Amino acid sequence: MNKLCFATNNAHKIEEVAFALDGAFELLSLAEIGCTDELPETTGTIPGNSRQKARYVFDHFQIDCFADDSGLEVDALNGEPGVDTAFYSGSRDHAKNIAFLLQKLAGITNRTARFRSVITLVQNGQEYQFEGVVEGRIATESHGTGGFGYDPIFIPEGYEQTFGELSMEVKNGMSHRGRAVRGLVDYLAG
Ligand code: ITT
Repeated sequence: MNKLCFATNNAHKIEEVAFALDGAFELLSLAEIGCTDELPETTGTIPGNSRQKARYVFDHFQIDCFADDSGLEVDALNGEPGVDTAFYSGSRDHAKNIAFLLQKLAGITNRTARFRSVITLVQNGQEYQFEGVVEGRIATESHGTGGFGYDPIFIPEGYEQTFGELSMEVKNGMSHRGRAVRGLVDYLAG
């Protein structure tokens, strides 16, 4: 079976992608390839950071790998937090990030938003990118305990529940990361 390193320090991403792959190929974690480095994310864009993380691992560990960079784009905030999604409130704390975003949207009725994921595969030194987007809206308060990050306040289009309330299977079927992973798997399947 093919093995690919998933260049991420986010355990939730690994869990979701492993579930979505359904055995299509075997995932190696950064720990398994002996990488304990903080991956650089300094380009200022989601596609750029995705490429930067994958390239870093390929260049330092000479192993085929892929990285995901993702973010939430809120229309009423001109696309914020975007590339700054992980640290929006100044920390990685999910509860603080959610509270910060809800505060920014207080009194605003246009709550449309989308999650975007860009996966970069580096295979034999060549780079390939796969993007996935899910449209939705920001709830007025948190609901559900599933998933991670902003899942308790993101309601995907066509649903009344947040990603925090929906199962991983349902989330993966429509999510930004689920879509980007399907692009990756289709590519690898030839
Ligand atoms: P790696 O860079 O190590 O992969 P990270 O958590 O730093 O992990 P990103 O830089 O891509 O990942 O940050 C994306 C942030 O966007 C993430 O930390 C969450 O806050 C949020 N996010 C991304 N996908 C999400 C999802 O499916 N559900 C909820 N929040 C998500």
